Formats: sequence, C-alpha cells, structure tokens
Amino acid sequence: MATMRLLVTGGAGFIGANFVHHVVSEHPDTAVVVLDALTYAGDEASLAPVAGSIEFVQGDVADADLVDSLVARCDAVVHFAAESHNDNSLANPWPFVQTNVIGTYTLLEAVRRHGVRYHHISTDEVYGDLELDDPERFAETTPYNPSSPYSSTKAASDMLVRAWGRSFGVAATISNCSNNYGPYQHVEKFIPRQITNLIDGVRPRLYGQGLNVRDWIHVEDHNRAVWEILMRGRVGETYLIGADGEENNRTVVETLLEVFGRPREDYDLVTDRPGHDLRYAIDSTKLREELGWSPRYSDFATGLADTVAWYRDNEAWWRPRKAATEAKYARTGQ
Ligand code: NAD
Ligand code: TDX
Repeated sequence: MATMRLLVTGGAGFIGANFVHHVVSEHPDTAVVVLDALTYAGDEASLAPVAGSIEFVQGDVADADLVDSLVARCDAVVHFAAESHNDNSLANPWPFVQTNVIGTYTLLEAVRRHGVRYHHISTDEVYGDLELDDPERFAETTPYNPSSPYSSTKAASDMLVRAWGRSFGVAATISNCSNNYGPYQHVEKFIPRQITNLIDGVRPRLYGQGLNVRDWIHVEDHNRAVWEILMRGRVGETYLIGADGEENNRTVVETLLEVFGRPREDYDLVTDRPGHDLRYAIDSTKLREELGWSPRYSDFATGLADTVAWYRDNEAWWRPRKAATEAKYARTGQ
C-alpha cells in the first residue's frame, strides 16, 4: 500500500528521470505518476529501467483538464517540466513562455483547487550573474535579475508560486539549483555535448573565451535535496541547492580531454552566446543547516569520469539525437 502518490512533471527529462529512478529505488512506498509531453527533450527510454514501477502519462502541463484530473488523485506534485535550454530560448522564446509560465500557472490552479502539496523546481539563473571576483554568492535573499528568455520565464514561474502561496495558501516550496551533470542529460547541454563530441573524435567547442563559470552539482545530489525539501522543508520557503562546484568552462573541457587522453589544448573557441551569464555561485547554507543535506559527489573530476563512462556505455540512448542537435548549433556558428 503506497503511503504517498506523487505526480512528477517532466519525468522523462534529464533531472526528472533521475528523480523518478531515485524515488523508485530509495522510497518504494511512494506511487509515482509521471506527466511528460515528450518534447524533443523528453525520452521515455530514460524511464525504461523503472517502467514497471510507475504510471506514465503523455501530456502537456498546460492542459488544464488533464492536469486537474491527475492532481485530483495525487498527494503532492514535483514540477520539473520546462523548456530548459538557454540557446533554444534565444532562437525562439515562445515555447518557454507557454510551458514555463502558463504550464506552472495551470499546475498552481490545480493544486489550489485540490489542496495538494507542491514543490517547484527552479534554477540559480533567476538571480542573473556575478563578476568573476565577486566574493558574494547567490542566497535565498538575492534579488531576481534574469538575463535570458529561459531564465526570465523561470523567474516568472517562481513569482507565481510565491503569489499562490501567499494569496491562496497553496502549500508550496521552491528550490533553485545550480548546473547539473550526470546520466540522461540531453546532448545539447555543455557537458554531454563535449563528451559525445570526444567519443566521435570531434574537438570540444567553447563559447567565447571559455572563461564563464558554472557551479556544478551531480544530479543525484540535487534530487536527494529535492526529496528532503518535499518531505521536511518548511512550506512557503525557498531553498538554494549547490555543491560548491565552481569551475570555468575551459577547465571542464580540459578535464574531459584528460579523461579521453587527448592534449589539453585540443578544443575550439566558437561564437559566444548573446547575453552569456558570466558566473553563477550558490550559497546552500540554509539547506545544509536546516535539513542536514550535503553533497555526496564532492570530487568533480570523479563525477565527470563517471559521466563519461555512462555516455560511453549508453550510446544507443544519445546517438539518435546527436546529428540534429549539431545541425542546430551549426546554424549559429556554435
Ligand atoms: P530537460 O529539458 O532535460 O527535461 C524537460 C522535460 O520536460 C522533458 O522530458 C520534456 O519532454 C518535458 N516537457 C517540456 N515541456 C513540457 C510540457 N509543456 N508539458 C509536459 N512536459 C514537458 O530539463 P532538465 O535539465 O531536466 O530540467 C528540469 C527542471 O530543472 C527544469 O525546470 C529546469 O529549469 C530545472 N533546472 C535545471 C538545471 C540543469 O542544470 N539542467 C539546473 C537547475 C534547475
Ligand atoms: O557547446 C557549448 N559550449 C559552451 O561553452 C555549450 C552547449 C555551452 N557552453 C557554455 C555555456 C555556459 O557557460 O557552457 C556553460 C553551460 O552551458 P549549458 O549547458 O547550456 O547550461 P547553462 O546555460 O549554464 O544552463 C544550465 O544550468 C542552469 C541548464 O541548461 C539550465 O536548465 C539550468 O537552469
């Protein structure tokens, strides 16, 4: 008998699929229902290892009738579904407004009607960026200052959640996490793109001078934090999730080249991303002190090597998307 029925939106995407794997293996008394539209970024194959243990519904988070019927029979919602790639948001922002803003609104109205607990997955990008030498890091109190269509729609969705909590008493929490890496990440994203290029003998491609800094966290550490916030977080609160993993992009590529036994300078500098955020950095003290969470992947080079091994072992998963992804990048010289 399940103790909780959990609706996971975006469960066929990178972080959502890893979250579903985590819940099925670590919390087997939870019944999981996945709602995912299977956009270009979603892949049911990412759920194949747990397919017999979950219910999968293909559909849109902005479909109010469908969302209402699913929320009505669940105890809690974790909302991962989003358009998630900055470069795509520069080429065509509309799906980002539709899914990230209207989709979140649709879920909030449903959880409001049915009195269901809601956890909202967001990003550190809502805070804008930092200078390379800024001693401050993002904290829960940092003012919102998003740069891209992607991050502005995530910021808008966070604002809706806060307002639905205050005005309608929706039992919501929000987490803003830094850059994730690990298995099942789409080959459009930085790390899997470079790994799969290297597997194909292609040189990694760094935007601009490669000096932008991201604060890397392994997806399993992110998802363990999400579970803790869902179960023990204070309703109405926001928690930042980060693992003190700041690295510049050039260092990441050099580490990957080393794993592949290639010369450290064997990469190309390509057209920069317009409006490219310089640096993200998370202070996760609140999460660590209140909920006792800490990351298990403390060594980034080891986590990266594990991820390389996963892409080497799972070529059948990523290969079908590689050529079309690179064709899209070729159009912007990236
Ligand atoms: P992803 O692009 O890999 O997966 C998104 C999933 O959502 C896909 O399965 C897609 O099919 C689904 N989806 C898209 N539009 C939908 C719609 N209208 N209805 C239903 N399903 C839809 O993204 P990800 O990297 O796994 O990110 C998941 C969440 O985590 C997002 O909310 C993102 O903003 C947030 N986040 C990501 C990172 C990161 O580093 N990847 C960091 C912090 C926060
Ligand atoms: O080929 C590339 N070369 C390159 O130098 C690609 C694809 C990216 N980059 C750079 C851009 C960024 O500085 O690498 C960094 C990481 O790029 P992305 O993987 O596109 O991630 P980012 O834009 O930082 O956003 C990610 O983290 C925050 C996720 O895609 C978001 O969903 C999340 O909110």
